Amino acid sequence: MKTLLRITFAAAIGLAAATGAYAQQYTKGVVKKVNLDKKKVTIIHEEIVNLEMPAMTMVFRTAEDEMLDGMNPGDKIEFVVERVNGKLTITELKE
Ligand SMILES: [Cu+2]
Repeated sequence: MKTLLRITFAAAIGLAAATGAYAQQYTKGVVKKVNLDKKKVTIIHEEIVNLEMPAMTMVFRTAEDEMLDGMNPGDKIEFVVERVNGKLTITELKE
C-alpha cells in the first residue's frame, strides 16, 4: 500500500511538471499593429512550438484587455499563446 501511494505521488508530480512546462512555453515576436477597438493584436511571431505553428505574421486575441495597453508597434515581446474556446489567445506576456 505504501509503495502504491509513493508511485501515485511521483506520477502526480511528473504530470504537474510536464503541464507547467507546456503552459510556460514562451514565443518571441514583434508587435506589428494593435487594434484596441477589436481587442486584437497583429504579431510577427517566431515558431510557436506548443501549437506546432511555423513563424508568420498573424492576429491574436489577449486573455486580458490590459495586455494590449502596453503594446506598441515595433515592441519586441515574449508571449504564451494557447487555444481558448477555439481562438488563439495570448495568456502570458513579457515585454
Ligand atoms: Cu501563426
